[in-house]
Amino acid sequence: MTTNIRYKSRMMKSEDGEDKQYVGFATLPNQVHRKSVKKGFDFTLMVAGESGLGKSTLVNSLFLTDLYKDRKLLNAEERISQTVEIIKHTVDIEEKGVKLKLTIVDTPGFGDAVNNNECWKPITDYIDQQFEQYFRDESGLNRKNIMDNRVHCCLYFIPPFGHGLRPVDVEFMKALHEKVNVVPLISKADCLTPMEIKKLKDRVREEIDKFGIKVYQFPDCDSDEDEEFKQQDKELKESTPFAVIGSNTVVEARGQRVRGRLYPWGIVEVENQSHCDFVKLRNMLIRTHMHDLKDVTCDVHYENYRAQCIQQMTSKLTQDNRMESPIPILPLPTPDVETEKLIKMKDEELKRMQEMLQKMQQQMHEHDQEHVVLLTPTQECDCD
Ligand SMILES: Nc1nc2c(ncn2[C@@H]2O[C@H](COP(=O)(O)OP(=O)(O)OP(=O)(O)O)[C@@H](O)[C@H]2O)c(=O)[nH]1
Ligand SMILES: [Mg+2]
Repeated sequence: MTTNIRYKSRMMKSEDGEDKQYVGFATLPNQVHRKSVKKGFDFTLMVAGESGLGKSTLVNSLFLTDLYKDRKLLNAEERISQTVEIIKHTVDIEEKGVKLKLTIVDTPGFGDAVNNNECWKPITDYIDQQFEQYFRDESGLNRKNIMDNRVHCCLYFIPPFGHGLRPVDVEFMKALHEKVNVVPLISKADCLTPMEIKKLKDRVREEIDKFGIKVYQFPDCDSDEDEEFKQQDKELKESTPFAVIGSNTVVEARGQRVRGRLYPWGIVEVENQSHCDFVKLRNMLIRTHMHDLKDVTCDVHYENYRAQCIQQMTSKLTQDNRMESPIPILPLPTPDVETEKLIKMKDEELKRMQEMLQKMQQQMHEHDQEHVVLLTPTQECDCD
């Protein structure tokens, strides 16, 4: 094999006799790029957390207005109403010829009920259902055009009012962290001063570690990346959990129309990096980490689900078929004695039925012949 490659490489000698060691696989990234662009991309983002923390407002601010510049902006009267069921919005976006099918899963917030026990259940069920659907499609006959509705990222909203995570936040994130990439956010950051934000962020980070919550980890930066990229990556990691502000209204600030919130003492701008981490979050989701979020979903979360499913199926089969023998069911090289006996019996039965059928056909044929012989003289008589 090695000799072969060396031989091919030598074949690519340039005119001045220099060995170029070039066979053409350097174009592979281009091929992958072309194919991916043609196929298009998809991404599913979910929002979860207590009611009224601005989930619907933020997803609207994050994508819909930016991606649809011509869209009519909502005015104050047309404000977003409370979300009461899981709602899926899908938008097809195209930018410089690259197509993206973006799905936003907006979930109703918890907190209205007196008992918030298992308030994450509808959300974990939804995530599992998408995995199940994908697992079925993948195991089916037509695996070419599978719709991937798996949730790639879940933004979890933490209230700005407390001193850190509440028990319900811990429980909620723990219920999700093995199933989806959880990105915690401090919501309504305009309610806090910069010092308060810093304090709350430190506290939340500490508690995430303390309670063993596995939130989405940004991958390490490659050492050969340029300095600017490394700096951006560092800032991004230090900004977590992102403190965000959402708004559906456009206000006038410094002679420009910007998305923000107007207060008696001033304007809070959603996209101003010194006011909140909204831009950092959007860049992370769209520009820098979308692919990694999808990879982790596929390689870690979905693989976990798939392994569990297969394990359950195998143990159920073992229970059903081999109560007495605990040997795991694996594809057996030869059918067992019982099955062989059954197949033999069925074969013989089939043979007998075929013979019977043949006999019946023969009898019918003979009967027809007799009938024709009997009929012929009469017909001749009629003709006369
Ligand atoms: N101060 C402030 N208010 C906000 C912010 N984002 C949203 N709001 C307001 O908070 C209220 C609730 O916002 P929603 O987006 O409906 O909240 P939600 O989390 O979707 O609520 P549910 O659908 O009940 O789960 C609205 O009046 C918003 O205008 C924010 O960043 N800061
Ligand atoms: Mg809502």
